[in-house]
Amino acid sequence: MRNLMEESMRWFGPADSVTLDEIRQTGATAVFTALHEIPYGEAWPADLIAERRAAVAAAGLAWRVVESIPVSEAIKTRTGDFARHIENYRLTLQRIGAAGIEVVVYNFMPVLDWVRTDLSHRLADGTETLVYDPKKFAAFDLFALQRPGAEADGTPAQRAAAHNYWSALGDTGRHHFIRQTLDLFPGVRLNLSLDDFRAMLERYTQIDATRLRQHLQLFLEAIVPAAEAAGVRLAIHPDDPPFPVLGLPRIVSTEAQLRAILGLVDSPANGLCYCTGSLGVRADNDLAGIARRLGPRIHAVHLRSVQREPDGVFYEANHLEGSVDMPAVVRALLEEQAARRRGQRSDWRVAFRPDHGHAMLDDFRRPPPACPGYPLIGRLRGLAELRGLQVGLSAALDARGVDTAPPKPD
Ligand code: DNO
Repeated sequence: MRNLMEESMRWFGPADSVTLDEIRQTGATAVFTALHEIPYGEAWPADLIAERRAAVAAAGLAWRVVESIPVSEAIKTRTGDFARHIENYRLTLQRIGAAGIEVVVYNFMPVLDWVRTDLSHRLADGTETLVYDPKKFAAFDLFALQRPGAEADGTPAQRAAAHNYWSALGDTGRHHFIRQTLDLFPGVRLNLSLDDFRAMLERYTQIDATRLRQHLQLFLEAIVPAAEAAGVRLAIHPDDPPFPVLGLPRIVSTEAQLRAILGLVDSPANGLCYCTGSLGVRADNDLAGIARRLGPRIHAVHLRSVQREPDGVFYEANHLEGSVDMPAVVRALLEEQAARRRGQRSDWRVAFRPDHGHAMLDDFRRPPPACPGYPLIGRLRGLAELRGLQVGLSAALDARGVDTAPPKPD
């Protein structure tokens, strides 16, 4: 089979309760990882990058994609130390490239990285999944943060539901819910208080979507040349969830917005992390179409499904179930891969990882994962299902001679 995408797993570094040796046993051949211990805004030392790369290689795996180099709030808001942070970002890209790593994932979500309201929601089959429930998040906004303007978001019915939820929680439940929401940053413990969080929101009072996009443009104009010189491709991760929250602007949620970002700096180094779980929350995102139309600029892939429920609720479904048409997505990616292999490098492969997984089986007996959504066995199931899907589809495409179609420009 010539046309298989490269199977990867996310690894949160030596502090991860999932080890590289365990990842190797899942059948993955590569990891997406990062130096989570380096504070946001600081440059990654070359020796630590080399050390991490060697540790991954010693386990028989490749470090193909950096996920992520976080973009500091200073850069997103263009305040404080932003110029130094951008210089550090350029330096880190140079060092990543010199270490032979080709892709860097980042996001441009103000304040938050991603949001869920339930981290261990039990499904009928006994597994546990992550859920986003707008009424619960509204409760955080209205009653924990007490954000000015929160009352203007949502409908009266949603506010009433938020109130009911909050009243029923009780003190311990509220404390737990607030902590969980403030701690949802992948691979780090920022130990934010509600006041820290309010101060972070405060920095965005003058920043709307247009201004945020300008900040992204200025950032890209500064770093894309460094990425090009280093042989690194940048991959912006979509907003999760893909709509504004807490009155903050969100600019990476739809196909039109993705296109706008690609147009900010027209270089193959300015690309996308195509995350079907994030984009799939919106029914108006045509996932397979996005992969086909923006394919040449997709540099990293997260495969995950979500089940969209009434009232804006969604939960993370099994990888081949839920609202995402995974066969259509994987087929589009395999076709894109075949086209790129004809167009440029014959060994080029899409780097994908199963994004998240349900907690199941021995996951309940293992130490908790480094980040909610990243248990070992659940992700192994996701990877194994996606492997079956891509092997089947790839065999069918090979049989139909997809590899002999004319090349697509990059
Ligand atoms: C969550 C992840 C995100 C992602 C970052 C990329 O599970 O998909 O946290 O890694 O947003 O910068």
